[in-house]
Amino acid sequence: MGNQIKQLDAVIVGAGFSGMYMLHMLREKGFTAKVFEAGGSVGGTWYWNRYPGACCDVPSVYYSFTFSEKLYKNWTWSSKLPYQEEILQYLNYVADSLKVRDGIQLNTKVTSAVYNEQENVWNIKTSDGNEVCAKYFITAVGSLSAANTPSIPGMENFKGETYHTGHWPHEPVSFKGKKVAVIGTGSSAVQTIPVVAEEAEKLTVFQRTPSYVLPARNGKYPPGFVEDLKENFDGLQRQMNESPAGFPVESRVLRSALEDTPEERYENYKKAWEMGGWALGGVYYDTTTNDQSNEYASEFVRNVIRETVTNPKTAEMLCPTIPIWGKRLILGTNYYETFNRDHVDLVSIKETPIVELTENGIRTSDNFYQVDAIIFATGYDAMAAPIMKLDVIGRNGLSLREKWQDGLNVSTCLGITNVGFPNMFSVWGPQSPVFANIPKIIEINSEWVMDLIEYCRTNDIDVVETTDTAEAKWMNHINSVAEGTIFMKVDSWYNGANIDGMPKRVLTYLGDVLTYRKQFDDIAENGYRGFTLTGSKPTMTIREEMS
Ligand code: NA7
Repeated sequence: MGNQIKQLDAVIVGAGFSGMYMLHMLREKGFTAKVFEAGGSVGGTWYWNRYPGACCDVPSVYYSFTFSEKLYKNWTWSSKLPYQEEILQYLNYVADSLKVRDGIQLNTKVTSAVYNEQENVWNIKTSDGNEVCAKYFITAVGSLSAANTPSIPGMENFKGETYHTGHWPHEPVSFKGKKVAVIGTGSSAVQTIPVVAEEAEKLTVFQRTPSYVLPARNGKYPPGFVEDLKENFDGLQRQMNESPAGFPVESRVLRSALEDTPEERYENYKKAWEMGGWALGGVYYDTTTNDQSNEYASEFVRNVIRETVTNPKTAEMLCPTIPIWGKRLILGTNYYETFNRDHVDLVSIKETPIVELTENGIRTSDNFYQVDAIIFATGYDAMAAPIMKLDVIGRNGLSLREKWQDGLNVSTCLGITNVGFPNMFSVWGPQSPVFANIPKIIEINSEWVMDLIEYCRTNDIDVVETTDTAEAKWMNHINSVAEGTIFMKVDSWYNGANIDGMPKRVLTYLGDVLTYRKQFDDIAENGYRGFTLTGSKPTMTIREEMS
């Protein structure tokens, strides 16, 4: 097989935002590269997440690539918050504009990637039985791509249709005249429930933890808004680069909720609620840092739920008891109103857990619900799982899964590299920012990796690997940022405890994008401090630690 194996400069896994941008840049700089994509088309997350109502919660004008003025200006979004269908169209437009399609092999999974230390190459095997080797191995697999389907006794007995929001079929799905169950009440469920309710004969929602759902108030941009942004493209880039979230959000009142009277607080929350989107989260600066402030905002939302949902028992079941913003805030449209419809029911599986699935329904501890279809809106084994699934083996035969103890002990440097895995990079990998506009993070990561690869070429460097000290420093940093925050108090995909049986741990970077970016800049400006760069010439070995 040896000499039949094709040697490339880089192999990239995944053809979403990250994979396509990496491929584009590598080719522009004269490197040979290839993308393997499991899906039947480009799009990544937006290829798979095509459940009814799937929508992004970052405004479309920012949820776009901004590295190219031409690319930006030649696309116009139709609504403030883009729906899945349009994002997928956008990513196809990106693929065509950047002319990257011929570098992407679709319907092909990477089944293993093994680092060969003698040859300094990654040997990559794919599901079509082929093997390719490359100097650089780049994962661009997204952090919310490994679907989590809970194991429920009797699942194999259920004869009806089952779906997972993260792996929605590509053929049309009709719920007309059907009794449908939705399990889960996170972002995906909140988006799909009102849409499925339009069609289903009966909809039963099985809720474990109620969510805070803020009104999305989606719609068209005001006339001239998009044109002005395009006209002032430099200003747009600056705004995004200077924003702690990678896109401008409604500014926070520089005041604590404790400084206002109850009437003032109510007025401020109400204004934000009417404005919609993320506004409520920014009314006071201390909503996530002061328990009392948090409780004021939480209670405001609970009161809206009580006013909106006519059945008082259902309303109380929908009222969250966790602190607001402990999990990612959710934007929804007609979510609470949907529970006023006669054919929509809510079941608290915290009070009456699901005991089993039978041939034709769901049995809880106190009832049986006959259903024709079950939609699992049960989220993802987030951040580390998508990379672990690739079966990556680094230096000395150590697998990433082993190093990360099956996800229990994930450790990276900057979310992008790992000791023991030379010349391997992950774009938006575990321990990257999550309070962020992800396409912006993808640009930051990809451009930095590209610069490093170019630096290696210019300086005859063959092997680039982070150091134990640099990795430990990043781990200390992300742990200290996370410690004591509200985000570590509630089980969620931010901390991995959304998966049954898994403990809370730091899987994401809970700091802001500006601090994150500064770390990258500092490393690059200091000759890639914190990395071991080994060249073919012995003098090229540089060992420095991150200060
Ligand atoms: P989420 O936000 O993780 O929500 C998953 C939902 O599924 C949530 O309500 C969970 O309840 C529920 N869930 C998970 N496991 C179970 C089991 N075993 N039994 C019952 N219910 C369960 O995933 P989404 O897909 O909605 O959104 C993920 C992100 O994608 C979102 O934050 C956006 O950034 C985009 P729980 O709350 O854990 O009690």
